[in-house]
Amino acid sequence: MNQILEQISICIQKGKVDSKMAYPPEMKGMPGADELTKAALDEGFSANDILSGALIHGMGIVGDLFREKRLFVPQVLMSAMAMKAAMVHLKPFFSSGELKQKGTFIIGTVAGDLHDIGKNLTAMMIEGAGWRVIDLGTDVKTERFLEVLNENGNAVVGLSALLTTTMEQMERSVKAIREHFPENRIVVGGAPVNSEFAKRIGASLYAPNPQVAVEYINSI
Ligand code: B12
Repeated sequence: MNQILEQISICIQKGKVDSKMAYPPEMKGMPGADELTKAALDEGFSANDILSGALIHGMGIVGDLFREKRLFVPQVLMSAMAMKAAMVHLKPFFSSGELKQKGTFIIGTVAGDLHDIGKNLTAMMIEGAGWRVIDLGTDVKTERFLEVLNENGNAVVGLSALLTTTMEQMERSVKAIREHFPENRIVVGGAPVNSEFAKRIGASLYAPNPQVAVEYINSI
């Protein structure tokens, strides 16, 4: 891999946002994802080289380490910040159409549920894997999922629930989505959810962590 792309990938893996940020201590004072992405564009790397060769590469490693419990939530959140800093420089290439995303992933925490840490991690990992993410936030009513699906025909939908009580709401939302959009894939997650439940309510997949969801949607 080219040196600057490798450096960006390492910044994503380590959560190094920019030179001003003291985290991680061993990279203090060094350029971060922000400066290096800008430098890579100035050197003539295409937005696509940077996205797939550095950002998706780095986030893939973060996802694997998180799944293997060798990285923890705070470290993944730092990686997310580094990725966001890099993405600022790539955003214009998405709007111009030069950079293509793999598809659209609509995500939300179901109605009645305000937990969003796991949902945010999932959204960020999926964005880091090269997907356009529409994050509907928390307490998302079934109608809202349907409305946004209507505007984004082929989208994959992800629902999160952290409460045993809101699992019932997840069931209602999944059944309504199945009824109106039988072809669309639905991925569910959250601590109380499991494969049996996912199967029973008609979801396409239960993902215990974001990486499982990334591998699944990339394989579609
Ligand atoms: C933080 C927290 C809160 C915070 C939420 C802050 C926030 N912005 O999210 C606050 C304080 C607001 C809160 C409130 C409540 N909470 Co709370 N909360 C937690 C806590 C401690 C951590 C949850 C968390 O973020 N985990 C870390 C993330 C990374 O894990 P995760 O969400 O499971 O996500 C991972 C996977 O599940 C997966 N994933 C998650 N979603 C999705 C979606 C998709 C599509 C995919 C692919 C994957 C995926 O990916 C993530 C990364 O691997 C848990 C206890 C625990 N240890 O889990 C209780 C817990 C979930 N809360 C609980 C309760 C009861 C409540 C309250 C009802 C308390 C009260 N009496 O007011 C309220 C409910 C408010 C509401 N209406 O939602 C209970 C639920 C019990 C139950 N079985 O129903 C728990 C289990 C605590 C307990 N042991 O009693 N809570």
